Amino acid sequence: MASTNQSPFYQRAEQEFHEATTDEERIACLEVMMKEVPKHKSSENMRKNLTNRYKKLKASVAKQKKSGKSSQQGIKKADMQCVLAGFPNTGKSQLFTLLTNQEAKISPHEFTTYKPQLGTFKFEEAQIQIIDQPSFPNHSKNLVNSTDTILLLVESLDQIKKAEEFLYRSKAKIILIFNKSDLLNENEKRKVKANLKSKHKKLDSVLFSSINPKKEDIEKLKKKIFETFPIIRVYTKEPKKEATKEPMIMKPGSTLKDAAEKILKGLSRKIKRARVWGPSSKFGGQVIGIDHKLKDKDVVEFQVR
Ligand SMILES: Nc1nc2c(ncn2[C@@H]2O[C@H](COP(=O)(O)OP(=O)(O)OP(=O)(O)O)[C@@H](O)[C@H]2O)c(=O)[nH]1
Ligand SMILES: [Mg+2]
Repeated sequence: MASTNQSPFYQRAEQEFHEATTDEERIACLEVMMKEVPKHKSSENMRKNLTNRYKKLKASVAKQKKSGKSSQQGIKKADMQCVLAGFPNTGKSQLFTLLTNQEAKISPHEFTTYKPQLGTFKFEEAQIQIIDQPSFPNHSKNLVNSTDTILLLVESLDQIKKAEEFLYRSKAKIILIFNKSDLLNENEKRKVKANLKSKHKKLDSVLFSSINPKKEDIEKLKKKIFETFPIIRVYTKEPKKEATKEPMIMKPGSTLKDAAEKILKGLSRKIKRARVWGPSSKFGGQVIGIDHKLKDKDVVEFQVR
């Protein structure tokens, strides 16, 4: 498929398509490609080709879901990733389902989850990857040691100290989620809160319940998770077009060059002109050079050769 004269967004999606390790990722890439491919007659074959591939993948994913098999093999780490961890039955899979709307095996028996499961949820249009996994001590050491953020679920105070032996090697930020708070009366809740404040004041903690949670409590939790990631959000646009709804996730201090290279390797050399709106601009539409430092919520417009 000739794609050299496609938009940078198309090319990036195509690149990601080839690097993808799951069908879900491939579908997401194809969606972008189908949106970006020109609508004129000359690209009709290309559009058909994309649509066919899309339909086949969709059907194959539906079939895998039905048979209970997951296409998940290796997990490719996303820009923002968090991992659920904790002792058996603390409600990890239930919370996973609540955040992602994806099915997971949930039961009152221990070790129901026997292998990692990948999902995503959105916070203000930004994708956050979340991974459910087996309980301590059957958890994945690799995930715990390599992720950015751990959501440590407990259902009793003594589990906090006991969890340390499984987490001490990890550099991840930890959010302590004291789950099943619906089983506590007001007095017990107060005691738990007081204990968290005095004995675990260094831990970012929250009382939570996955049974009939309020919408705002779910949103608060998502925000808390989002805020653990040291990132900035950059929206990109092409001239005369709207900015992308979904931001690019970049490290703080990233430059225009970094952003262009993230869209597509080599793109920074092809930029003819770039403008920026938002926190890093002196005024809206400021023309910027390749070394311009971007800030959270900037909108960048590229014109490429
Ligand atoms: N009351 C109450 N029950 C909950 C809550 N969250 C989960 N549960 C229940 O606790 C049990 C265990 O939930 P899971 O999500 O399977 O727990 P897990 O941590 O994934 O456990 P394993 O994967 O089996 O190790 C299930 O019966 C859930 O319905 C909660 O907030 N309140
Ligand atoms: Mg589970």
